[in-house]
Amino acid sequence: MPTSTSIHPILDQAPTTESFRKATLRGFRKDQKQIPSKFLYDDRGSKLFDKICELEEYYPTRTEIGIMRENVSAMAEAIGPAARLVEYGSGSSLKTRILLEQMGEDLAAYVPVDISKSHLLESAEALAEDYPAVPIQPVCADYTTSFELPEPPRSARRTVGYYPGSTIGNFPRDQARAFLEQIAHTVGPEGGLLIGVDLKKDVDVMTAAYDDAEGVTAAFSKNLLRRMNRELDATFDLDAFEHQVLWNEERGCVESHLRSTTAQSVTVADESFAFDAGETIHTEDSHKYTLDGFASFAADTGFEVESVWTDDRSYFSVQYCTTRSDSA
Ligand code: AVI
Repeated sequence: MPTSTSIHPILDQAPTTESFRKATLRGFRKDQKQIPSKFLYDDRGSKLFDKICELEEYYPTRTEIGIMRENVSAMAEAIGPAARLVEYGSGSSLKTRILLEQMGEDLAAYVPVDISKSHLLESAEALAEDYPAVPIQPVCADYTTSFELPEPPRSARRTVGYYPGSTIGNFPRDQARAFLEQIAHTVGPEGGLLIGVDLKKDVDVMTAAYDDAEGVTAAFSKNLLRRMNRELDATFDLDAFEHQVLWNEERGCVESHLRSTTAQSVTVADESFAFDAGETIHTEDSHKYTLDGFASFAADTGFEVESVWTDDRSYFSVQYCTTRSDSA
């Protein structure tokens, strides 16, 4: 039986489809057409992403889970007792289970924040059943914008953000910086952040992770076209675009694009857009870091990297960062 008493009412701050329309039109009017990658995650996109995480080529999920399993007691020790854990973009909270297993009753509250209400409630219910001693306070919001946290039901010694998956890599650098600053502000002085950060490695390994042989990532990427057809009355022919991936050395990221295979014109929300043959829509960046690079990046945002855990091949890292006692 789910212990519904441990789930607090959902705090609903979900965005509207209007934001998708605005962002798409703004992105399509640029010389390099683009759409923010957060719009990849409608219901179908979220399911396809779950499939990506199981692909042979997609090393980050499996590697991060291994790091978590191996080092969770040291992570719990770093976080300390009676913390309030706020997970940004909780999804199905898979990695969180490793933390909850270890910390359980020690937590003042677990606050999953996610843009998808159905995903959020489903996973909150499943977690409440398995960890009845942990108060769960779901928040439905676009965590990249400012949102409110509910009052914790028990007094918390500190607030710790949890941001696994190297999702920080999907932000442009300036937005990643602003986002970490926002987390530093939310967790306040003597707060913490446990974050998954993908590391630079062989270019073929990095690009194959975004261009799998089965075509799941291509379907994930093309789902954006489907979503525009459905939600914005767009007229995309899905067969007239192909998924394209490249490593950008200067920017330190894998870029994903949808490439028009022919010259064509497409309508989106009553506006017409011309595509040359070979022209692309930039759909996603996945930035990769060096350990030193991330440490100095974090330092710019008010965080200091306190501990780093990696795998044998140094493919991925989980890092615990803290704010100073006098931080704003
Ligand atoms: C969620 N994020 C960290 C994934 C990544 O690795 O950039 C999204 C993804 N896109 C294609 N495959 C995975």
